[in-house]
Amino acid sequence: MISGITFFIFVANVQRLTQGIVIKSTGSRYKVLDESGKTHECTLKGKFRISGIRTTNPVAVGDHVTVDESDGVITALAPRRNYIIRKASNLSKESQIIAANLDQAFLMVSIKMPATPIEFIDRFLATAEAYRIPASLIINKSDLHSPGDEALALKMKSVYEKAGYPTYIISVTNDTNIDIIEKALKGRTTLLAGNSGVGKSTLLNRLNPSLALKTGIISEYHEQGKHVTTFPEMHPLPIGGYVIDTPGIRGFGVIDFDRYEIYHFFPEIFKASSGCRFHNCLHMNEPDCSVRKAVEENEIEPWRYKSYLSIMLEKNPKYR
Ligand SMILES: Nc1nc2c(ncn2[C@@H]2O[C@H](COP(=O)(O)OP(=O)(O)OP(=O)(O)O)[C@@H](O)[C@H]2O)c(=O)[nH]1
Ligand SMILES: [Mg+2]
Ligand SMILES: [Zn+2]
Repeated sequence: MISGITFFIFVANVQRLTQGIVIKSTGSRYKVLDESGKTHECTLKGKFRISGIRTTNPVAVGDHVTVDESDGVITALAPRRNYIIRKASNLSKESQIIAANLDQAFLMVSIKMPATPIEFIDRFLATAEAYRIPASLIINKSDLHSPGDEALALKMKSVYEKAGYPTYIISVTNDTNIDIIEKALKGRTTLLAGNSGVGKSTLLNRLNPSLALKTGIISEYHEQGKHVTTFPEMHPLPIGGYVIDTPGIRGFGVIDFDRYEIYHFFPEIFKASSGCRFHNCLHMNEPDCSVRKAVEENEIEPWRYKSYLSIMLEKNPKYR
């Protein structure tokens, strides 16, 4: 009898470790998908610190972790390949890690219902450059395009592909080019971003019907002025790979750019800058600026230059 009790206690203390990936994080609780496809509701014990930044969530979606199955505690965090963060608030020194270990970022936009502002696109792409995460663009709702909209979509495709961003014109409703998107997502971990209503959840449901994500409602995260703490979720794809749905993507654009490096995050502007007379040229009013020359000669799309200026002036009001 006594030996029976001893045996029981021994078993209870045995760690059953398994490796997995964090697919959801809601502050103190984590959902971990293990290699066998089983999910675990987990908690954290002890300290997980990353040197250099203070974070509100030490473990994030996309993190590779070790879980003790016996009590659901995350016991180890694998080194991250990369991660994206946002400040918890403007005044805060603390940051929230949005996601880790990303292969690529896809920005979904639409020209109609709703119209995505061009500057929003350029800010997103510049931020992805800053994080060195390869970015692509999806222009959804092509079924709604007038001939003029379609011309704009094609123009955007040409401008962004020239700058190095693969661009797909699709319609989830009409099933146009979904197979190409599927191929681009296959086997990779992709951050999917985009303003509210462009069709992100609709696309994810099309790629994985078992997700049954809510669509068609403007999520509360997008209400102006609301500071909801949002936590992204990672969805496995049947064809292999993961897509991270990021509701609170407004925070994605708040990375602190240094004014002399902003143009590094516009690949075509960076390329042209090698011909500028001054090595510290900001491509504003300096003489012999090859970036401005390229804009005048239409080698650089004027709206891209305008977006660059806009970020530049926002970060440096004294130049206004
Ligand atoms: N015409 C048209 N409508 C679409 C298409 N894709 C999605 N929609 C519609 O657009 C609306 C918004 O779609 P959602 O998938 O909820 O948009 P979302 O990007 O997830 O929006 P949030 O969750 O608020 O960020 C829904 O009514 C969809 O049916 C498309 O290709 N064409
Ligand atoms: Mg959605
Ligand atoms: Zn210049």
